[in-house]
Amino acid sequence: MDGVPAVQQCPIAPGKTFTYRFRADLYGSSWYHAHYTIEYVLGIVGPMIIHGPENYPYDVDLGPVFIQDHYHKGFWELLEDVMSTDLGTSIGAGTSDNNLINGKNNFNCSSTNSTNPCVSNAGLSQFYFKPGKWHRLRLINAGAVGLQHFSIDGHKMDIIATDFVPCVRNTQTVAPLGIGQRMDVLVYGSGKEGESYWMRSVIQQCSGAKNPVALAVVHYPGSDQTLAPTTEAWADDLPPCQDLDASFLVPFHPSTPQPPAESYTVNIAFGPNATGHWLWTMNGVSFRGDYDAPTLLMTKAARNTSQPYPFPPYYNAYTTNPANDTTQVVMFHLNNTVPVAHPFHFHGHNMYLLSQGEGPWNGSVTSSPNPPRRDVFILPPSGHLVISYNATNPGAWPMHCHIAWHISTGLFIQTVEQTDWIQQYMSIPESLAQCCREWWDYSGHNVVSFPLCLKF
Ligand SMILES: [Cu+2]
Repeated sequence: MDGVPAVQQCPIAPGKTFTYRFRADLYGSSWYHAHYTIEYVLGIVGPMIIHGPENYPYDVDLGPVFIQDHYHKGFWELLEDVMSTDLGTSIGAGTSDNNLINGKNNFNCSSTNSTNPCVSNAGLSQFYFKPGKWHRLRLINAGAVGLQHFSIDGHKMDIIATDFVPCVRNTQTVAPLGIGQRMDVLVYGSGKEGESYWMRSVIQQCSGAKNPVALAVVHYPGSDQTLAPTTEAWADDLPPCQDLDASFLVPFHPSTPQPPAESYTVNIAFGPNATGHWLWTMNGVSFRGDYDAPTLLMTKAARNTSQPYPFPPYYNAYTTNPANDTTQVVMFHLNNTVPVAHPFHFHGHNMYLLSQGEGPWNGSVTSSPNPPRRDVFILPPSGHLVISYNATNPGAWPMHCHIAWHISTGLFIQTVEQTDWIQQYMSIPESLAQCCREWWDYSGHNVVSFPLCLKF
């Protein structure tokens, strides 16, 4: 489990604590964040680095470069706008006020009518390069909506990892990052003492943004920190709102996807429901979480039945049990009927990229014996994304668009992987039952049947 309320656990009630212990069997650059409504957009979020083997040498680890679109509205204000029955208000909620690199960028507070605290020209993040040295930067798009193009004036970047997957080193001038995506890059200190350069991240046109350009400064020793750099941006000829071409995302450790034992097609659509709220649907169903009855715990509570739990349709649960097949591989074909890009994230797995592009899928998959693997791929506007994965991680795992407003409005399914194993072998700590009891106390919901069987 990785802490998603309604899927693997009850939410942590106000004033209570919950401790996560996990085996760090993947390594690289990532981030932690709340998965409860839109809390991460309002600040329950941070970088997380897991150190591991290094495939390419470098001299200086500059740590996370945390990139976030930023909103001056408050929690309820944003959420009410997102959930508005007025389509313009709902879409407009996704227009960010600012764009941040490691939490900073200058801003003119008079340009917002928000009454929340605001300090104009609060300053820029500063990075310090050494001439002749290689620097590792860990780019993380932890924003709400904005798909970003990151670059450093005058410096190329060698990509060495995408999400948790080390890749074969390749050189780029611009790094595209959808929400949730990470890239580790090595940058050579080609500047001279006394120089400074702009670092930039630009929100792309598929995402609404009042101030799309985030700036930070790269200094070399002896630079005058009172002067702004005078450097120019690289020409950006990458298509907006798409992943880097697959030819640049070759995993360092090769792995060939086996044919799938199970395949699912999921159609994505957008429209008003009976109350006039604009919701995303996946195969006609808009996800709604039941915080009182998390999927994993309900599956476990039904142990000894050897049957999937009969979840109601709004759980959007796909039971995948390929354990007895020739391969333990599951394939998902996401078909986007709407001209909006979605960075799709799958918890608990690295996905193989089989096909990705605009328009409907023609049924063919990559012939590459080592296709890109990562845990977020961008589903193109009115396009398709076909992925597969080794279903060897028993649990309940969300597969969702990582745009915060789209999650809130239902663009979310979950897989229940290896029901039998969960029911027979998975040990669930008492702390999860305690967390639910605290949540039920807080929420005041009278859950009658579930607590009786919630003894793992
Ligand atoms: Cu989306």
